Parts: sequence; structure tokens; C-alpha cells
Amino acid sequence: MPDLVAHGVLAGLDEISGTGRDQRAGGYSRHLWQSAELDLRAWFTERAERLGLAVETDRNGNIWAWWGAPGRDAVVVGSHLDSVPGGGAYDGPLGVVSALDAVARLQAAGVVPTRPCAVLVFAEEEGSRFGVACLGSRLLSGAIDADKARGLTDRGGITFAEAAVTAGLDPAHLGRDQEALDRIGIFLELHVEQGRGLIDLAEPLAVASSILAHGRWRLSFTGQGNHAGATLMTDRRDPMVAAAHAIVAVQQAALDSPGARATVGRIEAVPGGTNVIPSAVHAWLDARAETDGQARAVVADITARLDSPHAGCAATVTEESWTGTVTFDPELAARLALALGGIPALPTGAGHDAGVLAARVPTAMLFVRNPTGISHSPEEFATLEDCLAGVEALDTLLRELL
Ligand code: HGY
Ligand code: MN
Ligand code: MN
Repeated sequence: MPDLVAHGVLAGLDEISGTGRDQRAGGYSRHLWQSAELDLRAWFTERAERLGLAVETDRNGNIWAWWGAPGRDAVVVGSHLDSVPGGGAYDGPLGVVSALDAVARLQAAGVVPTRPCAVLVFAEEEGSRFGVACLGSRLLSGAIDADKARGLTDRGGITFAEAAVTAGLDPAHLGRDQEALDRIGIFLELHVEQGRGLIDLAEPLAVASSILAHGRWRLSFTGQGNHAGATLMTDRRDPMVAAAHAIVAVQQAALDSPGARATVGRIEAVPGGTNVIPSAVHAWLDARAETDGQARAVVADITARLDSPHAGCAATVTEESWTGTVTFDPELAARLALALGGIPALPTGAGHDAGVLAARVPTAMLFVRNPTGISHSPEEFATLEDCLAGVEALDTLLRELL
């Protein structure tokens, strides 16, 4: 991160720039309660305690750093530290370091909060380990059934409940935390923008207006496992061929629905040998659209296209997570935008913990320009100047709110 000079806690991005580097994929792989993310938790705790914040991990693995005593009607600012596999440096951490930096600035200016204030780091925002995005905020807010969460498994077969025990939590306590929710007077999340909106607007900052409806489905194809050399082509029921046709169908279904997006970014062959015709192939679909109805219609179209799966294989479509369209409180967004001199409002196709909390507490998001317009990739970027604009915006809003 060459152009990030030591600038307040923004230097924090430099401090963690070596944590969780993925030599194979490039970028960062920082997944819940695995070594890199545990290092980031320790780094955050040390950073927050250096600011005199009282740090506690809640029953769902989210980390709260309180400036002063915890209490109701708190101003809570934060984001996440975990990443997608091979993710960028800013998605999540920028919001966390900017929140710490804003608190540091207010403290240096002698501001004494008139209401409780906390920096909040959500667990498993990307869903990269247990498959459900925003798992920590869903659990906190009761947006996911605790039993379903306990049973989620990672690629090694470890359940979320088992991983929670290893992390020092009691799985029996996972789930809606009304006491924590009742403390939140307003939640603010600053986040690097993950599309081209601010490039096109030629603006460094925006407030969020909405988030696309989005969900994840597992597409499973079963055929006949067999020998790659001894099995004639005409004797095969190859689920990889069925999956290949399905992936093209996914693209076509989204192209046929203006504005919709559908992606297969992860595929697994069972057993996965080079000289083995798979017995099964699993592919994960991420589908999104402006409205719940449109997103579900795209998935229904994909499902219909799988009804006659290729290669004599069977196909199933299993929903793994769903989040309806989020519309942020327009009055709150407008009020914050005005306080920041009239910055624009921008929709996003990316999901966020703020999108989950918006259903329960007053919530707003700030976006910081990403000049590459690329995210979930090592090419994700934000200039120091725009990062500082984000911190100054949080500083301004916190002075207004505290
Ligand atoms: O998938 C998303 O949109 C977010 O990055 N979790
Ligand atoms: Mn992300
Ligand atoms: Mn994010």
C-alpha cells in the first residue's frame, strides 16, 4: 500500500497490510477465527485499548470497543475485518480503521461524548468460512435462526458451533442479542465503494441509498463417478458437463433480466481427481437484483433451465441465504449528506452488515471512492486523500451526533 503515509490510525491499514496475504490467490484471505483473522482481532483490540476503549466480544463473536460506559442510544460505528478469499485491503478494514481514527481525532480535540459510543467489528461479514454473509450481524439482530447458524459447516466440516467453542463462545448463547441491539441509537458504516459509482460521479464520498436484494444457492449435480480412461464418452453421466451447461444458463438468465447479476464463483467436484469422472459437482450461485421479486425470478429461471439437466444427471437448487432489498432511511441519509456539505446518495450491489442492521436500528452508510471500481480482488483501492475524506466525514458526523 505504497501511498498510505503514517496518518493517524489510517496507518492501521499499513500495520495489517501483511496479515493474511494469500500467495496463491493474491490479495488477502482472512477468514473467521482462523489465524489471520484472529491476528486482526488482536490488532484491533490493541489499537482500541490504546485509545482507552473498553473491548468486549459479544455472544456472537462481534467485537465492541466502548468509548466510555456501554449504554443505550449509543452512536456505533464500524464494519468488518474478515475478507473473501483473495480479497482487497480495504473492504471492511477501511471502515474499522476510519472509525478508530475518527475517535482518536475527537479525543485529541478534547471532545467528551454526551452519549455512549462504540466501534463495532462484525464477525463473518463475507460468509467466506461458513457460507452465510453477514453472519455476525444476522445473529445479533435475530435475522438468522440460531440453530441454523450452529449447524453451518466450513469446508473442513467444522460446524459454526464447534468453531465458536474454540473461539471461547458458548454456542447455546448464539442468537439475537436484544440487550446489545437496544444499546444502538444509530449505526454508521463507512465502506470502500465496490463499483464505479463515485468514479462516474467524480466524487470522493456518498451516502448509501439502497442495497440490491441478494442470495446464495447451492446447485448440485449428481451423475456416475467413473474412470476417465476406461469409460466411453457415450457411457457417461458426467455432472461436470451438467454444471458447465448450468453456469452458462446462469449467465443467460441474468442477461435476460436487465440489471440483475448472477455469479458462480465457487465450484467443487466430488471426489475431484484429474483422472476421475466426478460423482457429483456443487456450484454456488450468487444472484442479485433491484427487487426481491426480480432476484427470485432470475433464480426461478435458472432452476427451470436446470429441469432438464444435461448429461443424464440430476440437479438440485438449495437456498443457503437470502437478504431482501435494503432501502436506507432516506431522511437520515439526507441529514448526514447535508451535514457533509451535500454529498450524493448511491445505491450498491454489495451487501453489508449495515444492510442487516437497517431492519432493526437507525442505520446509514458512507462510501469512499475506489478509483479502480474493482473489489473482492487485490486491485481494490482507495487513495489516501479519499480515505482521509472518509475519516473527516466520520469526524464531522460523530461531532454532530455525540
Ligand atoms: O457479498 C457481498 O456483497 C458482501 O461483500 N458480503
Ligand atoms: Mn465484501
Ligand atoms: Mn465489506
